[in-house]
Amino acid sequence: MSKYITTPIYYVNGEAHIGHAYTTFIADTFARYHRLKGEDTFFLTGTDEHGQKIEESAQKHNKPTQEFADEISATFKNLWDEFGISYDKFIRTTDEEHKRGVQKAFEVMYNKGDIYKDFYEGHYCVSCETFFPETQLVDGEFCPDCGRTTSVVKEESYFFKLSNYEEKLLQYYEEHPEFIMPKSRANEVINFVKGGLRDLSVTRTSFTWGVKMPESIHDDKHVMYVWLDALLNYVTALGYGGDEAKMNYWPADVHFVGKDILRFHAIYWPAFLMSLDLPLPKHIGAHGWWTRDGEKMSKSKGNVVHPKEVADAYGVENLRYFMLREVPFGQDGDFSQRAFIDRINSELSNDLGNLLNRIIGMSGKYSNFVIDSKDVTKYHAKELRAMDEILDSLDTYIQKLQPHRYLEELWRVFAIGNGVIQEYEPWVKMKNNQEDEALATVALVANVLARAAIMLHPVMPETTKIIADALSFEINTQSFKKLVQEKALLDTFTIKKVPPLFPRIDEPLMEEAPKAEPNPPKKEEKKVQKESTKEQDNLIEIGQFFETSLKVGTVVEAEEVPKSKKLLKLQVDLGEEKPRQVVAGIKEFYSPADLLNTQVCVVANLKPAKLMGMISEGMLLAAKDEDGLCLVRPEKPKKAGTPIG
Ligand code: ME8
Repeated sequence: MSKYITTPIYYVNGEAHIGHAYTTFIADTFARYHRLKGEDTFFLTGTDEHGQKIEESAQKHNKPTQEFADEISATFKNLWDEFGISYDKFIRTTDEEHKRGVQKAFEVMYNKGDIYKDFYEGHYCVSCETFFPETQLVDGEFCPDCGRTTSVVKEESYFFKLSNYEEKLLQYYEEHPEFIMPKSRANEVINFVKGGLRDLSVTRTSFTWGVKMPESIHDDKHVMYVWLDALLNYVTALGYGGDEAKMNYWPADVHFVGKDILRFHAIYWPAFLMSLDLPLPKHIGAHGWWTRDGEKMSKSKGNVVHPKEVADAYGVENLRYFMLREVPFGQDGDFSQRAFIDRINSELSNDLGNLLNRIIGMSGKYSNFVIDSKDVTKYHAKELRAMDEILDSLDTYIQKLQPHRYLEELWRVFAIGNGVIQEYEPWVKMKNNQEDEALATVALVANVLARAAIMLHPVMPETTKIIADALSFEINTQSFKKLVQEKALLDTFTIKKVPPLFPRIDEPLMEEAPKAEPNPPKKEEKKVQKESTKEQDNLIEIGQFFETSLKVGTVVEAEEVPKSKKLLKLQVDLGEEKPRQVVAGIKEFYSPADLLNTQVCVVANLKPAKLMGMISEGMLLAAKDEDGLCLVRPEKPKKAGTPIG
């Protein structure tokens, strides 16, 4: 049986950060797990190099775009090589075979009638490389995904008939409830599709850094939309449109992606594949978002976690273990050195590292380092059974894409190892002339460690090699079959002394991140932050609440903003020298007459923002649900400027 595992291909507009490393570690772990089981596995990663964002980044760096892409792509590849990532192919979307494959796919979809030419007018977010209809913009201007300013673009474009696939997609989700994992993420995708799919613009004319159109279409003005180009990497890497020898790996078993790009993978990609008459991937595994010390990471805050820096300080395998164990797959996670150090000291050093030290120590004292499993079954059948039951269950956590549960369960095996030493006290047995029993316990623990090391190998490949070496065996498919599946015991061997695997860490090994600013988040960051942290995980102090100044205001003037569907321009008296101008996106729900001489609640200490060229010096409190929006107003009239809180 073959397996195909992928990471997203990363944009070459900046260096790798901890989020990229996370996806890559997970995919690498799964690929290694399947190889360990003897499954023919193909693991793909690479870089996404086209599109306006990359073109602009290269310009900012004063470099030809290809040269810039080459440099950044190499930093990703070098980092993964340094980290021992076991990819089978590192694809670049500027590879000739990839570009040919994309052109071929475009041609197939076009000839099928799924692509047609028209005009597009819309709001484009360069950062997300996505168009948004005006109704989806935040405050008529900002990207609903990343919060950045969008720009209005009108251009001729080819469109993919996404709307044709609405029903087919919904049917597919229903028939394949495991397609989107974790399942909790499926609903947001299903609701999005149920909300109606618009045809997707799949070419651009406003810049040139993209895959050219197929020659058969004769339309050189256009280049391909970067997401069409990028998603197709999963099949062009196997030779789609060229030498298709590796297409036997298709369909992919899992595309690992961050939740930010789930929609592209769970809606657009399956629709493209349906159009190409190719089978759909078995699972899209969407993981959550990492923050640092509870804060969203950003270059401007200077708190981005650089994986190389962490790996240099703490070791790359410790980082792999921490990231996979710390966060339930699919949920948001937080990187803090404290949590990291705690896991290294308690789980890696105490539970695992000590177990090896104790076997070395005891076997050295009792049997000149020789370990013999001959009496293990006689004295420890119960413990063997308990261990094997856990080991047999681990595969289900891989099937369910739950690496954190996999590790949690595996640690119960180490607990068995540590528990028997406590319970059977071999040192007492040695004194009481029960040498056979004492040595059987030591040998049991060696077997526990050996089997657990095999199962830990996909997460910590190098560390587990050291353990296996100390126990005189090699971790590979044969030993997995023999020791884990067939439950054979280790042959008699002489244990090797090795230095402690996980020295305890007392102090953080890297500089702490700069402290968070006390100011409320900027508008640009607001949306993302709201999505990425659950309320109960993000409780604030009362003082933080009072950093927001809320006041009662009286609307003294109100008018419509010409050409805007959403905005009203108000002058609001907050008891200050002169009224404040507030531009509010409430036109669909209130007319100027509804507001004049009424009272509203205003956030009074927001940094002024510009909306359609007009300054807005405050924000109105409002509540919105499916039935629409209503303003929050004082129950009785209050003097303008009265504080709320
Ligand atoms: O989106 N926490 O590339 P990208 C967790 N080229 N994961 C994070 C993260 C964070 N804070 N930040 C980034 C693209 N990621 C496209 C993909 S695929 C056909 C094209 C991870 O460089 C996460 O996996 O912006 C996210 O999906 C990926 O990096 C996006 O990387």
